[in-house]
Amino acid sequence: MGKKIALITGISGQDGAYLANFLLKKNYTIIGTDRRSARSDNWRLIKLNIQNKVIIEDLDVTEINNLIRIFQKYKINEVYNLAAQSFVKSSFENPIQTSIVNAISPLTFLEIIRNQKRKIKFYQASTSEMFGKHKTKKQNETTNFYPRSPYGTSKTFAHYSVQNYREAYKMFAVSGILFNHESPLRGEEFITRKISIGLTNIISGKQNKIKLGNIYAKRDWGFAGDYVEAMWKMLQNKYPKDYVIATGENHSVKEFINEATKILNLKTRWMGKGLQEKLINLETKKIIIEIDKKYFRPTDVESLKGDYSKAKRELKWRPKTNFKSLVKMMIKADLKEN
Ligand code: NAP
Ligand code: G4F
Repeated sequence: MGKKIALITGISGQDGAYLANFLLKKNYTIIGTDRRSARSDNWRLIKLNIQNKVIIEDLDVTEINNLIRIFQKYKINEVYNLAAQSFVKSSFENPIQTSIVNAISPLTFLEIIRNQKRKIKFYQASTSEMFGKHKTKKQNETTNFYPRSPYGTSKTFAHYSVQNYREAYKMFAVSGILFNHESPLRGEEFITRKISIGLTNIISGKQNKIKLGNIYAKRDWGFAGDYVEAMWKMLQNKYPKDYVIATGENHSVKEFINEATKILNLKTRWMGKGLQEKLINLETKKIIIEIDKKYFRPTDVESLKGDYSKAKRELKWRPKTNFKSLVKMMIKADLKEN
């Protein structure tokens, strides 16, 4: 049998880059889609030194004809649908565009694959955001969904579409319900990277302070490099099934900041409450973190903690990187850039 061909949508994103790197080591041919392939700064692929090892196709996942064409051009075995408007805050400002990309495009993929003569496996990037305002200590595959943003509702639509196509047409289509996963390749708009870049910039004098929103939100943060392995394992599984992928631990944004300042040996103290809460650098006496209303969301997800026992049992998957190692990895990488 020849090399397997994997199509990765959103290869220019954090997960797309790590997944491409992982699949190359498994000897796959990688077709990556990028809606702006002319750009020369596909920085994540460059960082992983794989920019010349993947085939890039210019493709916006909302362009149906282009999607059809890609299946005519390549004999694709596995599709990893990672392309999305993935920033929750921005989904409140652009709910319709978010839903077209995150909900309608996965449905379009399912329709196209259903009409192919060859069997093609499909992975959908589902999210813990679908659990939203849950009432559980830990969330697993049986926890009810209660999305709290247009991002969450769009991903829930896609999740149920995958389930429906699997049952109705016996397709090998699965969703990975991934909890937050971060890395030095994380976008700068997400909280962990905003903190790691912000603090290292403050140390090198490039930035004075960081402005944040809800620092009491809790997330189950893992390392993206560990999570892409789970995506692949789901498509190698005997039966198509959905899995929760998480670490089983959670921490608040404030705890992430405290861990980061500890690694950086910054002597700091929190003062004030609510919108007046601030983090002071005790050596310079300057405010380095303050709260700004602008960064709060109309509705937020207060706490997420995943139960990944089904993935552990059936896929033999487990996270390899803990919270402290993740914060250290991100801080060290940003210190190196500064
Ligand atoms: P990311 O870094 O934001 O990457 C998203 C990718 O989607 C980017 O390459 C982006 O391209 C592309 N994209 C957006 N709109 C597109 C369109 N209309 N056509 C084609 N490509 C488009 O996100 P990520 O962290 O890697 O996450 C990957 C997937 O997992 C996403 O679906 C996300 O919703 C989901 N997810 C992520 C997490 C997490 O914690 N990271 C957790 C659960 C689920 P541009 O560079 O052109 O914008
Ligand atoms: O880093 P965040 O923007 O990630 P969020 O909203 O949890 O979404 C990420 O994880 C999801 C999985 O659960 C993915 F599906 C999604 O695509 C994305 O990757 O925010 C984390 C928390 C939120 O509660 C937010 O309100 O941090 C809080 N926060 C407080 N201040 C902030 C800020 N978030 C950002 N981005 N920027 C702030 O200034």
